[in-house]
Amino acid sequence: PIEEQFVGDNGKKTLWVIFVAMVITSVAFAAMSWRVPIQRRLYHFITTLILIFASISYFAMATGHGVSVHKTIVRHQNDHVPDTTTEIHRQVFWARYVDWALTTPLLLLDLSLLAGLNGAHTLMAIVADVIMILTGLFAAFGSEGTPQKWGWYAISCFAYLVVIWHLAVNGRATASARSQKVGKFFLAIAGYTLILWTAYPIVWGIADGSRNLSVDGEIIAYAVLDVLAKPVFGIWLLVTHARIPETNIEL
Ligand code: RET
Repeated sequence: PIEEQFVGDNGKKTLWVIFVAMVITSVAFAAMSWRVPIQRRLYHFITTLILIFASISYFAMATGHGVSVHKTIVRHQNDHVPDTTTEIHRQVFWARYVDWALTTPLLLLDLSLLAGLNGAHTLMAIVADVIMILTGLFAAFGSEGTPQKWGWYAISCFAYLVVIWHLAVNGRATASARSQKVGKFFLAIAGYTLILWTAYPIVWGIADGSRNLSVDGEIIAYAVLDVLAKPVFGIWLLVTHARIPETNIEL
C-alpha cells in the first residue's frame, strides 16, 4: 500500500500567514534602521536580511514550489506470511534548507558581533553551522528512505555542538568582558537561541526523520519556531542594542 503524507488546508494557511508576518517584519526592521545613523545600522542590516530570506522561503513553500515528494519503503516482517511493504510518499520542503543555510549564519553573525567574538571564532562557528545545515540536507534528501540518513543526522548534530561551543563558551566570556550589561544581555538572548535551535533537530527527528508527524503538524511546529527565532529574536536584539551603547559597531 501507499501512504500519502501531503500538505492540507491548515498547513497551506499557516505558510501564507507566516509569509505575511515575515514580510511585515522585514519592512518594520528596515524602518527601524532609518532612525539611526547609517554607520550604526549593521545589526539592522543583518537582521532585516534574515527576515527577507525567510519571506522568500515562505513564499516558495506557500506557492508549492519549494517542495518535493519523497518515497520511503517500509518493510513489515513477520513469521508466517510473506513480507509486506508500505510506500510512504511525503512532501519535503527543501526551501527550508535554503533559508537555513543563509539565515542561521546571519543569526550567528548577529550574536558574534554582540558578544565581540573575534573573527576566528566567528568564522569557525559559521563554518560549523553551514556544515550542520548541509549535512541536515543530506539527511533529508541524499539518503532517501535509508537508515543511513541517521548517520548524516548524527554528523549534523555534532556540527551543532561545535556551534554551541563557540557561542556558549567563547561568546559568553567576551560578552561579559565588554561590560556587565552586555554580558547579561548576551546570556539571555544566547540562552533563548540555544533552547529554540535545539527544538529544530527534535522536530526534524519526529517529522522528516521518522515520519511520525503529519506534514501540517511539521509546518505548524516550524512556523512557531521560525517566528520565535527570527521576528521575536530580531525585535529583542534591535530594541536592546539601541539601549546599550557599547554594543555599537561603526561601519
Ligand atoms: C537539522 C537536522 C539535522 C540535525 C540538526 C538540524 C538543526 C537545525 C537547526 C536549525 C535552525 C534553524 C533556525 C531557523 C531560523 O528561523 C538540520 C534540522 C542539528 C539548528 C534557527
